[in-house]
Amino acid sequence: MSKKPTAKKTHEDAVSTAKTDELAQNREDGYGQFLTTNQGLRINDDQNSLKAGERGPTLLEDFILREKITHFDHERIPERVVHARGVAAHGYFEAYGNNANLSRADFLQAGVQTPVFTRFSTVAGSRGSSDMARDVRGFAVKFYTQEGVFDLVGNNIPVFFIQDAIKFPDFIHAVKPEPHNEIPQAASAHDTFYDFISTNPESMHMLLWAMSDRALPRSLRMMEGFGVHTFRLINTEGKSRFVKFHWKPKLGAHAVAWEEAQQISGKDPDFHRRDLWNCIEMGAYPEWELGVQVVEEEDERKFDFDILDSTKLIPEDLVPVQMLGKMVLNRNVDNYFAETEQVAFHLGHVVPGIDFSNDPLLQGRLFSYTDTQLTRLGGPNFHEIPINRSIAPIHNGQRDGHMRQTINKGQVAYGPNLLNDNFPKQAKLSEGGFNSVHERVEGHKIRLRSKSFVDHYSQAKLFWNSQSDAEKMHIVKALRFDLSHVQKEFVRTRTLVQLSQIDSELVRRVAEGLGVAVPSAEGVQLNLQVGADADAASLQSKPAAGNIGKDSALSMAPTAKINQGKTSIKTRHVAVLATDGANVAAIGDLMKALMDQGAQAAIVATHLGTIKGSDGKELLVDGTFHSTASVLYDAVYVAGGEASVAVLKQNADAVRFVNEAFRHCKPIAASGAGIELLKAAAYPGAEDILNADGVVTSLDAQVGGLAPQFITAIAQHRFWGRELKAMPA
Ligand code: HDD
Repeated sequence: MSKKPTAKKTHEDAVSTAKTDELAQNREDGYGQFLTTNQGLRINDDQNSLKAGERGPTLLEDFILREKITHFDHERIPERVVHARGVAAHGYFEAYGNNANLSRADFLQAGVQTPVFTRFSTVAGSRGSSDMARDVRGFAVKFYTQEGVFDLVGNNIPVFFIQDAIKFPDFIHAVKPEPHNEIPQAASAHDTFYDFISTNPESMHMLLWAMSDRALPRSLRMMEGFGVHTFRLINTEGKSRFVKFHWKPKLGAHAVAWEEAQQISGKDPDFHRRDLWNCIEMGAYPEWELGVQVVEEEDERKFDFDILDSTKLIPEDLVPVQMLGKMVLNRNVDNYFAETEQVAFHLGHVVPGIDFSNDPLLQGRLFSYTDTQLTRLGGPNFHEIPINRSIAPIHNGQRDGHMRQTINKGQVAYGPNLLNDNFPKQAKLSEGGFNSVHERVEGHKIRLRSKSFVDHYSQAKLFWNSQSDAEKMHIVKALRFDLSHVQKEFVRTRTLVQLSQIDSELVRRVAEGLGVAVPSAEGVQLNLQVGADADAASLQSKPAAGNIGKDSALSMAPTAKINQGKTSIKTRHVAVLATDGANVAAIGDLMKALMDQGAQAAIVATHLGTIKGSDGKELLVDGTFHSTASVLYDAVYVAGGEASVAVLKQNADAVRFVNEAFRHCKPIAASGAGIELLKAAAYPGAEDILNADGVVTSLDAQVGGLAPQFITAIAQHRFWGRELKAMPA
């Protein structure tokens, strides 16, 4: 058989982990092979079914046709009930030193490298929806440790909408498309969502996060991750401590503008998955540090919120995050369905040294994740699917079920037994056995929310207070957008009443955009949705106090803590606008300067092929004003060259390209005649484009002095202050 032409060196060659090697036995590559049936029979004709005569009916005998069509008929499985749209990649986690004191988990010990598979997702949209929906992002990491699989199934937002898992189906039914007409797709801007939100004040904290820039990440590589619940870490001495898990992205945390997100959904619904895929293919591997906030058991009740309540976070200014190790994603999947779609996460996949808290949301999740796989993946053997297989050996008495792969030998499938010398045997703690934390628990069976869960507004206010002016404006605009799509006035009004409990400025600004006065909270019940016989009055949440202060970890403004010291422009996309007659030499210099810093530059012109420079030199064009758009780039450079700029100024798409980049607060550079295109792109009410923050120009057609300034501007990501001046909310 012939050999594959230039076998592409994949990252798989460079990156081998225990899991990658283990997956190899399931890989298939038909290159150079004969076409066969699923039974290995070589097929002679796959283009024509077996018929009775040239023009006659197809024969039932045609087992080749039947096998092919039958498999096709059954190749879809149910999408995830939530987090249906996702993308994943392989990589590794490497622990730093000094974690032994916190946890006995092997994968957290100094220098240990553990293969991981990480899936990012949106929550509400279906599998074919857009990456850029305003939504929470799932951040689920499967660690294939030597002691079994550990799954950290978190989000990019540290709190949740509800406190008790029993409300999850209600919440999801409210946020998903409405059941009568299945509208809207992947959006919170509709009546049922706000009907739920406004009658469940515990949702108000997360509502603000979901309306903030956190819900519009520029890249999955540029967002934080959170385990959300309080977990426990337990060390070899059996000492247990409460922890909150955090993922901190090496590239900082950045967002796009809401208008931009909506446009990206049309121009490239795969924006995030493409970005992740391409960066891994290029070798620009995304990295996060894993950290924990640690709370000693004796300090469990020292906060003015309950650490078992998932609608609350522990401010990092109170308890800083200590780093345990780093995760690098360095290999794309070979097959989306086999890996990304079939991966099954579960909070209950833990290893010795990690345990749960009594958070009622966490406790309910412990049931849901295995249960859902039974429908989604078709039975109880989903742990045998290659992507889910543990690299630690599996021995137990579980047998049979749909699609069982393991061939369990022997007569015995129970324990204790004498026939097999009592194997497989239970492992002592010293032999790596898992043992639930020895927590003393006693109480009455009771269906009631703890009073310690009742304050719903203080942390919402803390979040609001901690945002920069631009971020506050984004929240206000997002709420105006969403509530403008709500049809029922009383749902809007009730939501405003809820917002009024958080902050008077917030509600005033939102109400202003809706063209209504701030409604009075008088007479409106703001309490939890309590059980029928519960004492509602005792569960009434109070409006947030005035002096809650701020937490430095909650903002993701360019100057915020999460972005401090992150000056790299690696993997940023820069559009270079030019056409025939451009100053090609200057373009070359600028592109080199950007690429030396790890950014990517693409020439966008009026036509594909090449552009001819003023000096006769040619440059290959990457995209046209029709095929691409400014929303797909982080920054724009308008090249000099009289003839080129004269054409671009007359081209509405080129003008709009710069206009949008400016509106979306992106860094913009122009040299020589290129400055004229900037002037043409100014919009009514905007500040002087040439003197705006993040706009760098040089009258000189050469780019020598311009490049370093432009690079500094790109590192800042966005200049949101422009919006505050031009389009205040
Ligand atoms: Fe969940 C999927 C994260 C609450 C029930 N959840 C799912 C995924 C993530 C989260 C990232 C996608 C995993 C993947 O990529 O396959 N979920 C969270 C977080 C929560 C949360 C951070 C709150 C802190 N979830 C939650 C509750 C329940 C569920 C309270 C049910 C009681 N979640 C599910 C599920 C899913 C799921 C139905 C759908 C697909 C799956 O599990 O495998 O079981």
